[in-house]
Amino acid sequence: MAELILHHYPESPFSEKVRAILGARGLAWRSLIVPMVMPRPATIALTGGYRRIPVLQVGADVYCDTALIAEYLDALGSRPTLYPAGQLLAAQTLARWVDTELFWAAVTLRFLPENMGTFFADPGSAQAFAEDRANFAAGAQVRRPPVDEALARYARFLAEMETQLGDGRACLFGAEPSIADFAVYHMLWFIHAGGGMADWLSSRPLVSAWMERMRALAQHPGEAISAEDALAVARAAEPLPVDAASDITAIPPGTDVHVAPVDYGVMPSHGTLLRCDTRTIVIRREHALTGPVNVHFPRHGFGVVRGD
Ligand SMILES: N[C@@H](CCC(=O)N[C@@H](CS)C(=O)NCC(=O)O)C(=O)O
Repeated sequence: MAELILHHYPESPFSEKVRAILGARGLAWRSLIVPMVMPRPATIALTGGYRRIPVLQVGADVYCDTALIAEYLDALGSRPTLYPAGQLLAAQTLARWVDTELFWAAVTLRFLPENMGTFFADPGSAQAFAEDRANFAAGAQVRRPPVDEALARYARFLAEMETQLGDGRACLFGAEPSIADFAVYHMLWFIHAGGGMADWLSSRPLVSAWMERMRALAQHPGEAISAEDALAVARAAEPLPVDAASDITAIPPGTDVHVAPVDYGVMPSHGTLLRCDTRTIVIRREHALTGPVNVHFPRHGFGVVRGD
């Protein structure tokens, strides 16, 4: 198998979810640090337009969105599955809620002046970030809650989590971490990275201890790779074969399509549809910098439309 190349940046919470899963599963990985703001020419050449971070590149296959990246990594490495059959609905539903509803509360909390810490190195980077995220927000269909609502949502969540851990379990749904643990971990990591809300954790001993166990799993740095080398890896590889199929009658395999998130960061990727089923959407695209690549998206949370 080709090396795992994560396109990410240190401050990105969704990247922290994947870094933690890579660590927990003992997987070697290569780290391609992208800037916190656009442009990201190598990553965009690979995805064809999708700009959210992180992205996992494996040879000439590119996996977008941590929901799909986590499924991909679940098949690799050493620990039990992240998707235990007996808790599947609970774990997946919690992970999806955390990645959306709790995430937007977390954004409100992380950018409170007293919780910002050193997120921005200087006023210039704050300005560049604001301009970039204004572009990123174009066409978004999400609601970022005001502070009082975000605080209440988070307080209630932590109280319920403290209760759930009260029977001595190590992880949210048993002895081993599931996808829900990694989703909750990266959200708490993000909220508490600035240090301004430390007492929210210290007053919840079971959540604090769980957080330390999860943080320990995440300490597994990747080996740096440059954007040029990552592109060379794509050019030297062949995309993996895909069984052509589509569950949308009007959009059969071979159709020119756009694929985009349905909620925010809706910049589409353009390519030829290879597969669309209840789990994934896969397109084939080509760029002078990458050669032919297959770009994979989860079906949940993404839309596919004809490109012509
Ligand atoms: N559902 C997506 C969310 C990804 C996401 O929102 N990523 C943030 C960074 S943590 C992002 O892309 N922000 C804009 C940017 O970095 O350009 C996933 O699970 O990967």
